[in-house]
Parts: sequence; C-alpha cells; structure tokens
Amino acid sequence: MKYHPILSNLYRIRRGLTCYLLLSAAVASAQNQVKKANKIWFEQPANALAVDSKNGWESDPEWLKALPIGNGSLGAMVFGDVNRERIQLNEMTLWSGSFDEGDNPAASQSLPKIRELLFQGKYKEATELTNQTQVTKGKGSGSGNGANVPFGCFQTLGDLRLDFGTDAPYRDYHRELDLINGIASSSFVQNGIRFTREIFASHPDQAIVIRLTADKAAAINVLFNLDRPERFATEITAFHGLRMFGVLDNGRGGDGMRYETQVTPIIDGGRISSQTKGGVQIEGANAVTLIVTAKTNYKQHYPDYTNANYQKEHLAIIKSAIAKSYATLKDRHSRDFSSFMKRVSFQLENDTPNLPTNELMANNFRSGNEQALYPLYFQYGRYLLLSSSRAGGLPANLQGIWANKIQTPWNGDYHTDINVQMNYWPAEVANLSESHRPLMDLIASLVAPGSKTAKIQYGMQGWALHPITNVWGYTSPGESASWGMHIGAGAWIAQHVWEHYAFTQDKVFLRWAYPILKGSSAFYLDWLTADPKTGLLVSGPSPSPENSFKAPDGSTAQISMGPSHDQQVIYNLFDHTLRSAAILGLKEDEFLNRLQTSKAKLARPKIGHDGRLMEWAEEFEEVEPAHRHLSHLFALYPGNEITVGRTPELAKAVQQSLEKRGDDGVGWTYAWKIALWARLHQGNRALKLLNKQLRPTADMDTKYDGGGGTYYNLFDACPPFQIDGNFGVIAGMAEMLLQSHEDFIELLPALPDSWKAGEIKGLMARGAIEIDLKWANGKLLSAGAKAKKRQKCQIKYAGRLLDVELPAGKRVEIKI
Ligand code: FUC
Repeated sequence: MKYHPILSNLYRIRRGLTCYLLLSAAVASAQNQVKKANKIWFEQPANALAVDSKNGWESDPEWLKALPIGNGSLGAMVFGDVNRERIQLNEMTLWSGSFDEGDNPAASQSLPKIRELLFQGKYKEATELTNQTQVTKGKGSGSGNGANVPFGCFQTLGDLRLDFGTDAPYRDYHRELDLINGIASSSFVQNGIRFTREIFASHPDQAIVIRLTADKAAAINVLFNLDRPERFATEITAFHGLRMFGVLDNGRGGDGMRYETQVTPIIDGGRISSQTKGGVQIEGANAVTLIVTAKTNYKQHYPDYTNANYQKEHLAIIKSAIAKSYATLKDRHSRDFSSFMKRVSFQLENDTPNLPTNELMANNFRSGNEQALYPLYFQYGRYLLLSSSRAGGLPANLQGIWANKIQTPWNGDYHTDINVQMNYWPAEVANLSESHRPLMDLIASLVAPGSKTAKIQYGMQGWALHPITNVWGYTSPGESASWGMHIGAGAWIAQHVWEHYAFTQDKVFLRWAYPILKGSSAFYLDWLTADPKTGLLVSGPSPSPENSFKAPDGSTAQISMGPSHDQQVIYNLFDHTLRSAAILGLKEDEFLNRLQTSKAKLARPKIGHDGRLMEWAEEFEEVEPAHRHLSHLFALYPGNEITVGRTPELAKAVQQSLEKRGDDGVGWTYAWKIALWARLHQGNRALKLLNKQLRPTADMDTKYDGGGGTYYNLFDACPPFQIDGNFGVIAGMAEMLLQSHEDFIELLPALPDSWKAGEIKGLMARGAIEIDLKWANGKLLSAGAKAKKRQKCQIKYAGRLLDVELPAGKRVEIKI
C-alpha cells in the first residue's frame, strides 16, 4: 500500500509510538510484577460505613474485606475507605473476666466409680455422674459466650475513625498490603489531588503509625475520633490527641481489666482547628502522622494478673514514638518486619498477569490451578503469624489478634483441643521460630494454675489442662462432659515444647522448658489407669475431641476410657520427656524409670475390622462418620509415630479413616487434611483440599460441618472467621514440599502434578537446617541445606537416601 509521504511519516511515527508504548508497557508490567509479588491488593475499598462494630459480627461483612496489620501486641483492620476511614483496633491482652476458681474438689471421689462404669459399658450412667461431679463448678466458658462471666472474652479495643469531610468522587483507587514490609496503604485521586495513606504496626516502637499525604500542599483535612461499643470514655491529651479509656467486666459484676488507647497527631503544616473529646480536627496540613498506642493493666502472671505500672509504661512508649520522624519509624519497622518475612521466598511457575487478589481467588475457583495464588497465600499465613505473635506477647488466639466485637465467637480464646496447636503448626517449618515463643510462655504460665487443677480436681501431681484456656490461667474442665473433659490437652500442647527444641536445637530453651514436660508427664503418670481387660494403661474419662458415638448401652456418648487421641498424645509426651532428659544428661531416677515403664504399657493405636484406625478403644458406631475433628489421626500429623515408611499398616489405616471422613469439614479440618494427605505422600489429594479451602466465601454463620472457604481478605472461614485455618493450611503446604519428622529430611514428598516448576527457599527442617529447593517438570533441579550446627544427616528424594555432612552456618549443595 502506498501512502502520501506525510501520511507515511505519520504512519511510521505511529508505529514507532506503538512499539514504544508496547515496550514500555512490557517494562512497566515487569516492574509491576516485582512490585506486586507478595502483595494482597484490591481496586475497591472496604466500606467503612456499612456498619459499625456496635451491630455485631453478623452485620459486619465489610470487616472481612479490610486488611489486617499487627505487631503481636496491637492489631488493626484497615478498611482503606476514602472519605470516612475506619481503623478497627485490637490490643492482644484486652480481655474481660478474671481468674476463676473453677476446679471441683468433690471430683476425685467419684473418679474411680466413673471409670468402673465405663469399663462395664455403662456409658449413660458414667456420663451423668461425670456431669454431676467432674465438670467445672464455675461457669466455664459461658457456653462460648463468656464476655460477662469470669472466663471472659477477647474484645475489640474500638474504632479509630477518620472523617475527611468530603463526599467528592474519586478515581484511580488502589489499596494493598505489602506482606514483606508489613505496610497497608491506599491511594486515589480526588479533586485532582493524589492522596496516599500508609499504616503499619511497629514492633520496635510499639505503635500503630498512620501517615496521610497528598501531592499538593495544604490539602489534608481530617477529623479523627475514637469509640468503642461499650465501656469507654474519651478525653483530650497533653499531646493534642485523644485518649480513650475504660474498665471491662470481671465476670462477677465488678471491675476487671483497665485499658487505655491514645492517638497522637503530628502535623506538617496546617493546624489543629478544634479539639474536643469528641474529635480532633486538622486543617490544611501537607502531611499528618497519627501515632496510635494502647496498654492494659494485664500481666501474664498467676495468681495476680495486674500490672499497676501500665500507664507509666504507656507514656514512655508515646514519648519515644513521637520523638521520631515518620521516615525513622517506617524504616525501623520495615527493617524489623522484613527481616522475618524475607527468610522464606516461594514461587511457582506463574504465567498469569498480575491480578487483584479477589481475581486470583476467582481464577483459582474456576481452574483449581492459579499458580500465583498459592505462594501468596503461603506468605500471607506467615505474615499473619508474625503480626499476631511476637516474643514477649500472648499467643495468637482463635482470631489471631483481630476481633471486632465485644462477644468474639467462642470468646476468641485458646482452644486446646486443636485450634491453638494448629495456630503454631507452621511456626518452625515456615522459619518464624521466634513467633512460637508466646505459646511457650502461655504453656509455662499454665503450670501453676494447672497444678492447682490437678491437685484439687483429681488429687494428682503435675499440671493438667482441659480443652479451653484464656489469659486468666483457666485449666479446669469445661462445663459439659461431652467436650469439657478433654484431658489430652496438656500432652498435646506440650508437643510444641519439643518441636521448638527439635527445630532450633536450643538446649538453653530445653533446660528452661523441661519442667513443663516433666510436670505434664507427672500428671499423666497419676492419671493413667490399667484397663481391667488388657492390663494396659489408658486415659479416661475423656472424649475424642468433640466427637460422639453410640455406646453399647444404647446412649449417645462422648466420654470413654482410652480414646486413641489421648493414648497417642500421652505416648508422644512421654517419649519427648524421656528424650529431653537424655539430651540434658539427667540421671535416671524413679520418675524417669516410671515414665519408661508406663510408656511401654500404654495402649497403642489399633486397626478396626473395616481397616480404619480406631478412634476409641472399642469399635463404636459413629454418630457423625464425617465428623470435623481428626483427633485419632494425631499420630500421623502433627505427631510422627505413624509414618508411611516405618508403620505402613497403620498409615494405610489412617488413609482408610481419612477416606471415610470425606473431603469436607470446617476451615481447620481442611487444613489438617492437607497435612495428613501430605504425610501420606499424596500431593494431588492435598492440593484438592487446598483448593476447596481456597474457594471464595462470604458466609459468616457458625458451621460445624459443610464449612470452610476463604474470605475476601484471605481470612479463613471456619465459619465464622477463625485464624487456625490460615495457619494450618500453610503448615500443610510446607509438608507437601518438605518433611523432617523421621530420621531424615525428605524433599518434595508430596508435590502435586500441577505444581510442575517452582522454587522455595528458607523452609526449616528439624535439626535447625534451612533448606532451599528448586524443581522443574515435577523433578528436583537443585537443593541446598544450611545447618546451624555441624552435623551428619540423611536427605531423601524420590526414594533415594543420601548421607550428608553439614558444616555449621554454610550452605551446602545437595547432590541427589
Ligand atoms: C472447636 C471446634 C469448632 C470451633 C471451636 C472454636 O470446638 O470443634 O469447630 O473451631 O473449636
């Protein structure tokens, strides 16, 4: 085709321009790719005005679109809304209730009778007597609604609201959560001005820091105030800010925990035009920094949980934070946060364009293979653990550190019959060992009240724990035999002490923690009783967590003698206590000898006639064959007594049980099933469950089955929101790529077919060994190992076992 010279020139210019545009688009997209990896991002705000926290959980769906930040002590949900922003606040220790004397001194008298009845098959009578004599004599958890009983409830600290005094339209909206640096931000153009907001929760400075900026001078006008659904007052502070304070219910109609939170503004240009206890108005600023701090008068110390110095400590935090520039605060925070997050990197072959997170979720729902989503979800789980669990603080509770209500579901407590343990399954393998420490401290803090429970309730030595605990050292049974008698909780939670050692090889820690293991073992040595039929030692009365069966006397029962779960966790504890004593070079004594003998006499897992691993000592008919709990499969995961290689028959029985349980459940059930299938080396099945859990949901109604799914902001839906699913899923993903629960480290033990190529760096194996892996076409390309201490170990891949010698602190290429 011929063009007029002018046209032809124009054509060339246009072609050049197109090429240039295409090229620059490609460069920009590559830059975006880098920029947006490890970021959760959306193109819409969460609606801060839809409801407020006064209206209760069910009516606050936008909260599940907000983005979480936290420093293990302070947490916040950031809506990213434009004209009226809501930042819902939490402080980790903020609990109603108080210490409760819930143990029952009359319990021990009836214990032998209950055991006799159970051994005789009289379940109905045994259950009645248990409910009369063994359960807590207090109000227990308040049936999961304990805000106004002594058990108490983890509660919202309230809302910080920012009113920008305009309803003008906006465009180019973007909000994101940078998982590596721990910064949430939003940005948009309004009235021709680009506004940017950043917010982070700093661990080094113990403050939430908010930064409001604009690309035009004097453009920021904002009114901020604080409120809470109940029990609060506000006042102006000496720092031109606001203070909100109050006292919670101690569960007996009196004063409980005291709290205060302060917002301190630092303005660049402009002025504070009015200041009342109802709000502080800033006008015409170039930039604004808001420093949000909070403290309660709580101290984790039995029997007096009060810290009288909390206000002084708070003031010191505020003074230190406001003395720093925004750049300094941000730099200190990013360096701290990213130093943990950067330990692990994870990519799968990813040819999908950069998409907002909700679109990645939708893609995965359609294809079951959105390769960009899995690593993002994995890093998000690490992000959530780091944000809700930092050394020196309390452990992540049922909702981590994020709760928007006065009555948080199940009190936002520490459920010790799966949930709090699951929270910490990824801690070591995902290279966040320091985040495991708050759990160690919680366990240590339960020794004193748990010893009281063991003594008063059962007349036994050591310390005992049942299926729930709180910040007030609750160790008594729950309020019903059906679930509240779960006595395996102590042994189960103590597994974490051993795992922390196994991964870190920290002997100083083990020496510190040994009394925890010894005290728990001492309790079970007294607690176990000989089964008159077999002579073997069994635990009971105790349920297999929350499950029911049809008893021989025709009743529907939960408690029995020797439920498999108890037997397994107690075996696990005895084994770890004995191993720890040997590592610490402790001399054999009466206690250790008794432990050795009792371990050998414990009733062990049995296979039923249908090939399944038995959940109870007898083959009872189940009430709910697909029940959400998988407690009797503990020995495969998170335990290691059953393995595919060492105990193939038992592993087959676990598989049979899993098949029968089906692929359904609530959020944390999916998580557990992913890990179990991974331990069975069935990566495709694990991925199937992962995809089921990643299906988008907005359902907030409490479910006991037929639940699961993932909310818009990637929080786990039990439902309702429960963070154990987030943590358990990533622990399961780690098991798909690396296992170290036997005497060797296994690489890519359960890689799904569709994860053809990828790379993960920084996962931890037991023995304090950091592993990196790269694979393509489903085959390992390269692997590296870096050990903390010089050691010999065995590494396995595709059935081959390699002996390797690792130097201390140096990466070694593994040729396998
Ligand atoms: C256990 C589970 C429930 C829920 C609750 C917090 O009771 O059985 O599904 O997760 O804990």
